[in-house]
Amino acid sequence: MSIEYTPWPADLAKLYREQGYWQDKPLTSLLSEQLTNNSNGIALADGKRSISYLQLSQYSDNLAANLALKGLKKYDTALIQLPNCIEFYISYFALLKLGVAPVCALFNHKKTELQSYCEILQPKLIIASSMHDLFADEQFSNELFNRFNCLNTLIVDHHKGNSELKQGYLSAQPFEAPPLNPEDVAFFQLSGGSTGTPKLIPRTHNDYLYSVVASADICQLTGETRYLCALPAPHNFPLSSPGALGVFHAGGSVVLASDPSPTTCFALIEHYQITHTALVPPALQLWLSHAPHAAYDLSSLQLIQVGGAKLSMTVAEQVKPILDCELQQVFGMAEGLVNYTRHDDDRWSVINTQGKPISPHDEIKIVDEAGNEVPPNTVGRLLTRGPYTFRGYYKSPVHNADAFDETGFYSSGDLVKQLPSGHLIVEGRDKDQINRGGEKIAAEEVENLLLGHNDIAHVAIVSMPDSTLGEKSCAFIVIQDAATTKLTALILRKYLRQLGIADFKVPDKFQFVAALPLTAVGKVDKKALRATFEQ
Ligand code: AMP
Ligand code: DBH
Repeated sequence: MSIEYTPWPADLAKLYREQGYWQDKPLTSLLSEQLTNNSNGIALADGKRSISYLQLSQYSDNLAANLALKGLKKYDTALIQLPNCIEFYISYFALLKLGVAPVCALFNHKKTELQSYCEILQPKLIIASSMHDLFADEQFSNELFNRFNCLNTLIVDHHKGNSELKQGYLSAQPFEAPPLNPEDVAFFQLSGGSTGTPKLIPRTHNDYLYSVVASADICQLTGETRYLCALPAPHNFPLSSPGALGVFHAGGSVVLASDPSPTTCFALIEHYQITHTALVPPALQLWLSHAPHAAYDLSSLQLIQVGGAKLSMTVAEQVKPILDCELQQVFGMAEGLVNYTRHDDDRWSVINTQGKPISPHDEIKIVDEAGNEVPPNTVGRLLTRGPYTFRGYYKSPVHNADAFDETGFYSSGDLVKQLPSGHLIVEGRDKDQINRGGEKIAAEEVENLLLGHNDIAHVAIVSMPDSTLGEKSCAFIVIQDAATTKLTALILRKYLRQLGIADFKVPDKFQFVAALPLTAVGKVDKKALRATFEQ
């Protein structure tokens, strides 16, 4: 049985094919197409090693064949959690070739996140790294293996040369590729979320390939492109906008950085003569402050893309003078819609807007509180549908009923305005989420965990302004029996860490209050809580 997802209606699917957006090719074709003329080109380098397109193709074939021998088959699912390393792409392509749909967790995800993904997907395979605390010994991987009746767990040991994963991709094995249906789910993308439990986004071969190929065109990638992947590799931005997949499509090279700090990245830029990269705003700010006295030559840089969170105009203005390269703003979402400022945009638009959609058939509606469309230059809620915007979270009918309108438009929770030129400006948010420098926190997810603490009666988590990250998170806590109980930020941080959630989700600040403010209808008034941070 194929993996379920909400399909596009037949009339739109027909239109997307007629327009040539959906090519009815598997996502893996962007790799196989490089084998004709570019098999010796360098596909990937990570500072120590590099591999050619031929190697990437053969290694992923070998791994796919070896996993098939273990019993993995088309329409199974898998969990991958790897740092930025060559093995991430080998594993990703191996699974796609097999027709196994992975979810690729971020490396900073911990027990809570990984367990949720496993519960949703019931994966047959776990690929992880011993560099991660949870996989330093076998306890957690065995737990998952037994609980989900997995067929295999492959833990990469980056220190020892020899791991089961490495054997799996190095030992040649004839691979009989199963036929792939481009309408099928290729893999699951992660949503930043705004609900109590994480949501997975099914992405099909057709829709994702289109977003990648069109993005590579917009960003003018070529065989000469050397792209530094400094953000977490599975994130939608460095994977597909145009990201590593876009670079593979163009036949360029992807260089992997372990993190986006100037210390790590500047040496790689000089060494590999990096031309393109993608950053979140706080990383860009660090680059801008370090570049003027950096000991490295950064002059190969042609384009820095910035997205994930709103870039301030004053920071945007510094890119050209300090780094002597172009800036591109990118406003995207793992659910689909991606906007770019364009090469030939005037400077004002590049500095002040978050770009315009990839596709002429990305439909944008901006509506007021009553759901009526607003005129240009007016702020409203963003709704969208199109050839690469999903139609439903995986197995989430209740949430989907809220997230989509009756005509299939997805409500992203962003407050935006559209200029007559089509460019969007992100003005704010209408979703229960904190955007901590590009890392998204679903308030309800962390609130639920805190409510599990016996001494907490009520909790509300909201954003507070931060000069570096844009936003940080603050938890307002009402103690159950304040007269006799002592709770501190330290105790609650420790509590959350013991449960095992990504560090960035642990509130930056805890504020103990007697009661939470309520709105007229009795809901927690988060606006009032956020207002306490305004001067
Ligand atoms: P996710 O759902 O985790 O993929 O996160 C997507 C969200 O990130 C969007 O809906 C926006 O709220 C936010 N976002 C992404 N890029 C930008 C940007 N350039 N400016 C402002 N917000 C952004
Ligand atoms: O924040 C995002 O999710 C994002 C930002 C830029 C994204 O998914 C993308 C580009 O594709």
